[in-house]
Amino acid sequence: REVVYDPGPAPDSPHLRAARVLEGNWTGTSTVPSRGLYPHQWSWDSGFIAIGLRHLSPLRAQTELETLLAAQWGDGRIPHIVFNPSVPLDAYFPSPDFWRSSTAGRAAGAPRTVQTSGIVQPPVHALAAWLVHCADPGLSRARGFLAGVYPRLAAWHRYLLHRRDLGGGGLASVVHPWEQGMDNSPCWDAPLARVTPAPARSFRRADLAHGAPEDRPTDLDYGRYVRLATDYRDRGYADGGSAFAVEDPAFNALLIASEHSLARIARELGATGTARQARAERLTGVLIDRLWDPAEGMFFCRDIRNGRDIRNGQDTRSSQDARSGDLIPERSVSGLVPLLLPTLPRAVVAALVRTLAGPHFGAGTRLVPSYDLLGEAFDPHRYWRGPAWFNTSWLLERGLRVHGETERAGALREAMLDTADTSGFAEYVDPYTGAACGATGFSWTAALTLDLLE
Ligand code: 9WN
Repeated sequence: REVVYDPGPAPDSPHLRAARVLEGNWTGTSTVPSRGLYPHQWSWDSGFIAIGLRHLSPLRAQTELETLLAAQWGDGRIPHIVFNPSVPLDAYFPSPDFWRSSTAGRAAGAPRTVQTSGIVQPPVHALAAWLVHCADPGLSRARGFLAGVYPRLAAWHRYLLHRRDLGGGGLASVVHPWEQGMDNSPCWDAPLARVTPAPARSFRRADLAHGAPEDRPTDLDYGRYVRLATDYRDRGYADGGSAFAVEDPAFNALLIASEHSLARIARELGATGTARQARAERLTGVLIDRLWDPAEGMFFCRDIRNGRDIRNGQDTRSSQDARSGDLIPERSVSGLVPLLLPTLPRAVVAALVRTLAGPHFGAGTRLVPSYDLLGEAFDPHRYWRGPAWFNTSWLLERGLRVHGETERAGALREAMLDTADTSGFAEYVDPYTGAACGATGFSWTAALTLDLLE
C-alpha cells in the first residue's frame, strides 16, 4: 500500500494566514466579520464563515450556525445581527438600543435573552449547514447537528416564502438595503429616492471611525437606512406596508440553493425531501419569470413599490397594480448569482456566462465587480458600487463549476486566492488592481479562501 505523507500547510502559507484571521475574529461561540468595523455576529457572514471554518474545525463551524439560530425569532426570521452584550453600545451603529428587539419585536417573537436587529440577510444558512455536515458527518450525527438545525431552517424559509412574498408572485422581498447585503448598490438609488431621510443629527455613524469615508455609503444613504429601519421597528417589525420592497435575484437564488440543501438535509434525516426539491425547481422557474431579462442576458431587481403610494402604511393602489412593479435597470453582480442554481435552463446559463465575461463585468478586471463597469454610478472603491467582493465571486465560482465551466471557474479561483492573500484578506478590493478597500482581516474573505484551498 502506498503510504501518504501529509506534512500539513507550510509554516507561512495562505492557508495559515487565513486560519489566523478566523482565529483572531472568533469570540468563543461565533466569529465577528471584522474586529473594528463589525464587532457582533452577522447573519450571512456567519454562513460564509462556517463554510470555511469547517475545514479548520467542524465543531466551531457547527457552533457558529447554532449560535446564530439560537437568536431566531418566533415568526421564523433570522436577525441580521446578533449583538454581543460585552461590546460597548457606541462601537457599532445602529446598536441594540436602536432596534429594541426584545420590546418592539415582541409580537413577532423576538428572543428575550439576546438582543438582535429586526431585519434579515440573505438565506445562505441551509447551504452552509449542509456543507458543514459534509465536512465531518460522524461528528455531525453524534451531535445531532442537522436534526437540531433543520426545524429552524425550515421555519426561516417558511417566513421568507410567506410573510415576505410582498409581490404576491412567489419570491421573497427585502424591505431594507441592509437585508440584501449590498447596502449602497445603485439598484437601490431609485427605490430609496422615495424615502425621506432621517435628519443627520438624529444618529451617529460609528463606521467612519474605521473606514475611509469615500469607501463607505454617504450620510444621505444612512439617513434613508435609518428612516426605513425606524419605521419597521415602529410597526413592531410587522411585514407589509414598507415604503421599500424589492425582489432581488441573489437573495432569492440563495433561498432556492438553500431549499435544495434543505432537501438533502431532509433525506439525510430519513425523509424523502421530494417536496422541497420540487419547490426549489419551481422557484427557479418563478425567478426566471419575474426577474430574468433575455435581451440583457442577466437577472434584475424588481421594485414592487414602484408608483405605489404609501400613506400611513396603507397601499392606496389596487392590489393588482401594487403587485406588479418594474425591473430596476441597473446591472448588479446580484443579477449573475443565480448561476448557482443547478436546474437553470441551458440558454440562461450560456447567457449569464457571456455577460460575466463581457464588457459590463469582465473587461480588464481581476475579480468580478459588484456593479456594471460601464454604469453611470460605477466607482471602483465605494463599497457595493463597483468594488469586487469575495463572497459574490465565491458564489459565481461555484456556479461556473455547477454548470461544467471548469476552466473559467479555475481562473476565477486563482484570481481570488491571489487577491485575498495579497490584500491582507480585505473586505473588498478595486476590481481592476486588486488593491484593498474597507477593513482587512475580514472573516468571510479568509473563510472562503480556505474553502477554495481545500
Ligand atoms: C450593515 C458585515 C456586513 C455585511 C454586509 C455589508 C456590511 C453592514 C454595515 O457589513 O453591512 O449590515 O454596517 O455596513 O454590506 O454585506 O454582511 O460584514
